[in-house]
Amino acid sequence: MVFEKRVDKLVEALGEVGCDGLLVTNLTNVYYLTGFHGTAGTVFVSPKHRLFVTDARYSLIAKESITGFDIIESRDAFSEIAKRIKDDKFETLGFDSEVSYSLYQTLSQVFEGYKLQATSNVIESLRMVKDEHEVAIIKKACQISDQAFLDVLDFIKPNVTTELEVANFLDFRMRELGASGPSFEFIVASGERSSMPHGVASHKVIRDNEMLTMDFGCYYQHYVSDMTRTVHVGAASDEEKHIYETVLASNQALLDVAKAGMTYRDYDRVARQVIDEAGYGAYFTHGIGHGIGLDIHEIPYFGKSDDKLQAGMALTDEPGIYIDGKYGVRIEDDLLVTEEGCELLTLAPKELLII
Ligand SMILES: [Mn+2]
Repeated sequence: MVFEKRVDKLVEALGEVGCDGLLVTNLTNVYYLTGFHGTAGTVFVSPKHRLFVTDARYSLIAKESITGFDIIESRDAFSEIAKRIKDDKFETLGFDSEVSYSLYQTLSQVFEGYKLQATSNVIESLRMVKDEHEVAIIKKACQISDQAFLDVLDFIKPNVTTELEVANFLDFRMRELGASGPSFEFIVASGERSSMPHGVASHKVIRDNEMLTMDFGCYYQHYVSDMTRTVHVGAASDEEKHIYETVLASNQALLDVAKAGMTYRDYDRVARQVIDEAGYGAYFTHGIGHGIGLDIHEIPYFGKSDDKLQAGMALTDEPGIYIDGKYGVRIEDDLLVTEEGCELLTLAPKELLII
């Protein structure tokens, strides 16, 4: 039912983008529409057809698990689709603008005579607003990350544990708690390395009197969590405390006001303003956040857009300050936008923890 509703919405959306039918080759989008998660699957959707093509390895599971689609077993998905739509008085065929050039050449040959139209974000726009089923799964993914964070605090032994050991612990612990894997390559950055917003875990030993940033998350039932906590090993200096409190105030300022109807521009501005006013604006060098869902980074992104938040969006709120060659702080939460405000999904503590 969940999947059929999504396909109904997609058919409605096709008219808006001027396509008679849409070819779906991105496997994440294929999953979103069908629940199929193998490595070979092509979908075609039009008002008249709902076709799913996969090869012999997957056809049985597809027949058993996918409803609302004609299931076709073939290794030549495009030709099978072309055969079935040839009498449909069909002009414009949409495809994902991110396909490779060689795939585009194949499409041009197989669908000769059609107007091929590159589309972007048609299904992604549907994916932006999560249904109840998705929200429940994302919440669980966040709970798993929260617990792993609490557990890793006991695992870290200053002057002994390396960043990679921390990353491995987080990965393993989240799998123990039900995750199917990490949602991206974790950032575990200590000391000077924490001034690199994307310092992936290295062999460096975590030492006394260092900042330690951990940006991690998991896949749970195909959906991600994405959170960051920065802790301090040993006593923090006054500057370190000040920077930490500034980032925390920025993160909280956004949580206080985020709600449906807020513009993307304001979503960024509210958090950035706190850091600007503290004099660290030049050290907050990335966007305030992004959508999460089936992908770790998905629309919306927040720049100078007047588009508005919608209830059901799952977003990150991740301000940071990075002082080159010294240290950095980032705090990242996941939140669910509601009509009245937002619901915090990552509940791990955020006061400056000294370990
Ligand atoms: Mn993130």
